[in-house]
Amino acid sequence: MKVFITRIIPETGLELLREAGIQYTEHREKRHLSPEELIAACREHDALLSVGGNRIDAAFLQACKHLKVVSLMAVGYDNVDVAAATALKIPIGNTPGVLSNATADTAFLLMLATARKAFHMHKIIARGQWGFFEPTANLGMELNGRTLGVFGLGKIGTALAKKCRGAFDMPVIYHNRSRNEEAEQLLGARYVDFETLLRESDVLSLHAALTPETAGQFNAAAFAKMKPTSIFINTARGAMHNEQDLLAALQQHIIWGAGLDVTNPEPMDKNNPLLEMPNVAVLPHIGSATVEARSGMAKMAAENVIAGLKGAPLPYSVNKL
Ligand code: 8YV
Repeated sequence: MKVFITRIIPETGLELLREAGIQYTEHREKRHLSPEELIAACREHDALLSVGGNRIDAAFLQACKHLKVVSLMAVGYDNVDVAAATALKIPIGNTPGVLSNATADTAFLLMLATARKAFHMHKIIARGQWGFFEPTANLGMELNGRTLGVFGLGKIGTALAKKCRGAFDMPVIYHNRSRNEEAEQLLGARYVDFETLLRESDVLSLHAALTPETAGQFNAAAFAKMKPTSIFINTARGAMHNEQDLLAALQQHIIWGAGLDVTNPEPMDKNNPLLEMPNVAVLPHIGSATVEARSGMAKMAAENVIAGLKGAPLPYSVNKL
């Protein structure tokens, strides 16, 4: 049995595959595979371990219906046509939970970096532009007691809310498709409708899945309802905010700042004006980029491959077959 792996992954995953007697091919070049290349590679293998946003769409699945499992080394599966996979009886696995803390840390980092214009200040020093100490310059804002609004209070949103309550005593409001009563009890979080979330959040952080409903949901109309002192944080998926509208909202002081770990497209163009704004912090999709999270993800992804190749139910499964 052979699995094709679309990137170099941590040893924790490879070790498990070797122990299970599964052969693997890693795509080691630092470039995306074209859809045709991915299909050609999968035709030579029995399973796919997919890292990054390869489109696992109906055409791919149809061309590769021999695959015994598609195991994502990611929690998000917006790149997969799950209905098509289910119809073809192809199990899809993902890696939830193990990256929640790391991703929440990234949101927390962006929140604080944005509030204190930290990335911009770093650039000023590196360019030799820091002249002397000015009591009225470089002023940011304090987060103590400000309201955290979470769009999608699941595992990652809850981890962020805990950090914000502990560090800055921030009250938490949230908007979800369904209520999260456990988090309400744990954090005193208050469920609000979408409009109220926009209106009352001082820091608004996205932790929902990218779906047809959430794509572009954070647009000019949404930013217009937010506070002029508010900070927008996205560590979920870049396609959930409209980048032109976000830029305009920042330029026109409709909102105060933004911290982005995800952009649309990735990588963000180096000439993007957002990169030159003092109240903006941008990172290259490093939400889950810790040793702990990535080794955990590789392990879970390998466990899904091993189960799928045996024809057993996946331990971390996206679709019910
Ligand atoms: C992954 C992510 O590293 O898990 C997710 O959904 O966005 C990241 O943690 C990335 O998608 C690569 O697969």
